Amino acid sequence: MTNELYRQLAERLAVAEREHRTVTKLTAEYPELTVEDAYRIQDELIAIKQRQGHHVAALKMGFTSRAKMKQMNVHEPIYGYVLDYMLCEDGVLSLAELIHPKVEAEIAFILGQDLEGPGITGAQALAATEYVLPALEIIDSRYTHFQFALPDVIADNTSASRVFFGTTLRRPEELELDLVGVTLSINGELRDLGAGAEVLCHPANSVAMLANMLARRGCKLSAGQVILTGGITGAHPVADGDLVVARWDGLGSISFTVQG
Ligand code: OOG
Ligand code: MG
Repeated sequence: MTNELYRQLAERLAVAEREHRTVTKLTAEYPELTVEDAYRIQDELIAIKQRQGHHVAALKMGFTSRAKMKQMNVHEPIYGYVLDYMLCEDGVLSLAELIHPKVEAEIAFILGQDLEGPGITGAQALAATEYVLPALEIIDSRYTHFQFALPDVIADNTSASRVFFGTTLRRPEELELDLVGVTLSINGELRDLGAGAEVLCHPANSVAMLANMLARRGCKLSAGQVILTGGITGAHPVADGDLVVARWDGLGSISFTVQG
């Protein structure tokens, strides 16, 4: 694969997002696409967004829980980027710019110190963390029928689309994050639930894994960075008029309404 092809495939995915329509998964056309190729395409996709004036607001891990791996039939954690335009603040999810969004409940970390792999442990990641807070991620694959193989979803910036952060920030030592429970309801009906331990036994392990994955590409995590550790629950489709409410033990709640 050439740099030019990486750029072309990134452009294809950027256009799909911008025009909110799906494209055929890349592995249908390029069955030999590797995970390494996929991160190169993801890099190009982020560069396109940066050239448009956007900046990275957070990093995200994906497929860190059994719930997510089982649901999407992908069994290896991946990472991607949350851009500034993806942040939702007013309790409303607008469907106008989205394709087939799904919501999942997560725990996010804010680092107080740099974290540079390799060899970072969950305990080290936790010690480098200043705050934890709840997050609802909206994922919206740019692929037809939300179906993809591992390289496809990496290239598509891990389906990143929108994020609602909660307003309750806690010091990590105030909570047993593996035991923090979360419920996810849509229109008053319980859709899913789980505990922090779903994410690699403890969500701090997801931060450590991210630091170690970045180290392979010569990058590190920096103080102040926000990291989504991956869906605790499965991802659930949302539709016009839905009221989505998630509640975390000790971390408050997040709710939003969905508008067409
Ligand atoms: C990929 C995104 C995975 C998570 O938290 O596991 C993810 C997808 O499921 O389409 O964000
Ligand atoms: Mg997620």
